[in-house]
Amino acid sequence: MKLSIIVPTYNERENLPILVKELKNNLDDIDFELIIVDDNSPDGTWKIAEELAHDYKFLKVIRRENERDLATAVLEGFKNSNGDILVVMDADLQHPPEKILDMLKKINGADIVIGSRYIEGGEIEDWSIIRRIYSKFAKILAYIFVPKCRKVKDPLSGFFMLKREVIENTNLNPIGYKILLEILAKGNYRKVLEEPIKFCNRKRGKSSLNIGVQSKYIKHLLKLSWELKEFHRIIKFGIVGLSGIFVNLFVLWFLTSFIGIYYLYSAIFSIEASIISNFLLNDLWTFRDRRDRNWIRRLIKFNIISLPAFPMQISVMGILKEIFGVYYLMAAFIGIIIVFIWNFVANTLWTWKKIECSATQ
Ligand SMILES: Nc1nc2c(ncn2[C@@H]2O[C@H](COP(=O)(O)OP(=O)(O)OP(=O)(O)O)[C@@H](O)[C@H]2O)c(=O)[nH]1
Ligand SMILES: [Mg+2]
Repeated sequence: MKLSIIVPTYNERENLPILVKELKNNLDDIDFELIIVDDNSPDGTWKIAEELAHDYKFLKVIRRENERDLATAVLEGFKNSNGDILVVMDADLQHPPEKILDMLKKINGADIVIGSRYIEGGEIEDWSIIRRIYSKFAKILAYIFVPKCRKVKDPLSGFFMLKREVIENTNLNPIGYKILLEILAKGNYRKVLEEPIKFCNRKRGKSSLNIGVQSKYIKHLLKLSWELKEFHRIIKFGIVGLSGIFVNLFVLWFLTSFIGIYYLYSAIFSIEASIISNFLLNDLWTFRDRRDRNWIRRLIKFNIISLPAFPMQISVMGILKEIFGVYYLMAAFIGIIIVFIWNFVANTLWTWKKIECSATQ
């Protein structure tokens, strides 16, 4: 079995020679090729790579002159590779090359093996608290927009191995940094395993992370969720929410004007009626494919999530109007949006969390 290691590079002239040497030392007994995909780095990484290729026959260099994107660079590497097993890793030595051997052992029993920072034994050397929070938040966004990746603890890792079949006949079309997310969303696979890694600090060269990368990530997530029809679910959830307002008003009117109950008591029933009707519609329509066996538990969860909606809406409105002087209707509108986000996120991650694919260990 042949291994193709794909390494995207941008301004990594200092790191590349060390990486190539380390790979050679670690993978001496293995049939492998190393494919460097460089986006015409201003520091001349491609030139260093081409020089190295004279000495190391396993090295292949692709220099792209008109593109600048990590994920498509990796796709280019896939296209030009001929191994049965593909590995993707960074050039900056943050991904320990020796781990490739452990991952190789695991790939026998899986389709994808991820070098994971977030399972037991995995660690991140020295990230600031801000970077840690940012990374966790990015992961939660991935779980919301691409539910298929939820069973994986590190779906945003840049270090992973897969069998070539996983990406054959797929329509991979990523933007930005997170090529693994695209593969988890669209690849043909049954089993994913994770191998703990220590994500070291970058010792040489400069990080390419910046605001542009973050906005590309959001674009990528939205695009994936649209393609996977996950975005449609958000729209359905919104339509159901609107229908709940009418149920609420109708029951309130019926109990108060028709039966003659004091309006504040009626409101308790009308709110619960709208919660139940929202639950039923979401269960039968929005999240039909994500139901577990226990509908009572789902109903209870839905109720628990709905409870804070009122105080949340009132406090957001109050803060916006009293402290920031926002016009009260605008404040109410923002409050509704925030409550909507809360409801959708909590329900997709908790009430209807059941995902069937991609077993992991
Ligand atoms: N071909 C190509 N490679 C890129 C591009 N941006 C980054 N890379 C490479 O992709 C890998 C990951 O990029 P990094 O900048 O290290 O990103 P990171 O590891 O999330 O950030 P740090 O922890 O700050 O290093 C490195 O090997 C980079 O050289 C790009 O636009 N094109
Ligand atoms: Mg890096």
